[in-house]
Amino acid sequence: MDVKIVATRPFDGQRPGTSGLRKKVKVFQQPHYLENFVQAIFDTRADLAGGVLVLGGDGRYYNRQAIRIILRMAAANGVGKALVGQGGILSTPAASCVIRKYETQGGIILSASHNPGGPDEDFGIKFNTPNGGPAPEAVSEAIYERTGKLDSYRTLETPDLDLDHIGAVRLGEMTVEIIDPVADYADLMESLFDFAAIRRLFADGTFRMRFDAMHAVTGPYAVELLERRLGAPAGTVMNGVPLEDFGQGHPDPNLAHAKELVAMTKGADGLDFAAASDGDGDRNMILGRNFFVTPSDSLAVLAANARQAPGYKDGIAGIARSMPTSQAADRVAEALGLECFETPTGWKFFGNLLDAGRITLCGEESFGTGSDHVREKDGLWAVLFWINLLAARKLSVAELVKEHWQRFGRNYYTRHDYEAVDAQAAADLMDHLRRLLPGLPGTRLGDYQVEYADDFAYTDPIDGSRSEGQGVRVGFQGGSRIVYRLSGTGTQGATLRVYLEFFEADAARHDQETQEAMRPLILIARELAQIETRTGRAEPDVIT
Ligand code: G16
Repeated sequence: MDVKIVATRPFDGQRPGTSGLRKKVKVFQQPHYLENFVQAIFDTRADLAGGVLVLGGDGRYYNRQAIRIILRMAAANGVGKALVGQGGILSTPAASCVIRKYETQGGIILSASHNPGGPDEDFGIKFNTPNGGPAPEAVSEAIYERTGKLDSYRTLETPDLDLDHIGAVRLGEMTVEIIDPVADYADLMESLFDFAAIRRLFADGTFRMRFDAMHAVTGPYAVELLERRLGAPAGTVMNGVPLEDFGQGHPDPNLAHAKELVAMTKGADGLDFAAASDGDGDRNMILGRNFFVTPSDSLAVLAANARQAPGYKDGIAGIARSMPTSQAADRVAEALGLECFETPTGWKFFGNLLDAGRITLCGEESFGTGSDHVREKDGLWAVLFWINLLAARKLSVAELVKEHWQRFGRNYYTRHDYEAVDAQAAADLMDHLRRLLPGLPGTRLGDYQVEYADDFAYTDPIDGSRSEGQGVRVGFQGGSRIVYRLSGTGTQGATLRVYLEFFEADAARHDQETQEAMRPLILIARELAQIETRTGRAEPDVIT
């Protein structure tokens, strides 16, 4: 095997964000750009030499080329074996499943998640550790530091590998095993949920649902699980063929981007259940007839009803949510006597708690829900969990959530995003808020009395690592909150996220329209941060 040493020099800005390195495709296509980041992974993860690496992505534009580049580099860096999803495909949760199941030394996942795909759109790469989870900050930081010092990388000169046929081939001295990307994951799902009950629900013929794969990675997974293993009618999965540009759509399962699906749930004849997942299959959106379940409520409802699913029949250990996620799950944890953790945004912060057995379920407002079955959030898992609940409880989605609110109270919740804002203006706005913090507690803003105001910091209870500057929180008496953060996943300017929440115990007031009910808090949030003056934006670009 002739290893080729290619001279290179560092690129600026290869520090991973909330979830790996995400940039425009054109940035990744610059000579040596992807290679540098990959070499930095091999240089900092010594056990990959002679070990097993999992490799796959969401199938977006540049996925195949990147897989081939990484395979050559893996072989040149002495990796023993690469497990690669057929066609270069692995959803993020499926990659996590495979990394864990075969006790590998980690995986490289290629995805920019819900960001659009295509030659002028986004691409991404992230490294997951042997527990199957996204690299913790210390690992990402070590990789980033290494990117700043590289002067060469290792590769091979070989013809392109066939990625489409299952089986093992050699690449230099490395074995490349092309695996079925769906089977291991589908088996895991079958071990967690009551497939017999779900099959009966579909066989009954009255339950009408659609799953929107948004032309992203979950199409083949959803067809296998819903239509083949569970007997849902053909056509239950819509937009099920993964496309490199996601059919020019925005594969982000929310009310703004899954319009076609949302419309199918409207009216007296609307679907009973509808769900969607994102580019790489880790996010989910849950809908009932004329009903949207917020991701924060979804986590709380799953936690309260977890015992209905065979995989969680003995109950759950504890719950964690990211800081901006509503406090609905906290109320469930309190009622069930469970530990509850508030972590910074980013799935990587759940890893230690899951590994230590302190939590079983976790979730984020950004349409992410998951459990200890893998170490990533998991879109189809959430969908199956919901269908399992509907089959077991024999209630509609709306009935199930309203029953939940009646028991625990309702945390009204919304997120307002201001996208592609001037980066300096956004940074200044956050500085302005930080300056206000010390003076806020005890003051009144409209009808709300400020109880606390801080810049969120987190000390991991397992390894003691500290993460600061994770978002500005303004908490009011009675549990209402405003949270401000800058997104760590965008590729253009800055995205300001404003998260708003208020708690309503009285069931007679649980049917208000969210934006209307939250209007006073929304106005306070805009004024406090001087959003319009500082960003020039009178209204958010996306409301979820
Ligand atoms: C990633 C992270 C999530 C995070 C989300 C939004 O999700 O894995 O933990 O909540 O980004 O992050 P931000 O608010 O910084 O944009 P995904 O689905 O994009 O990988």
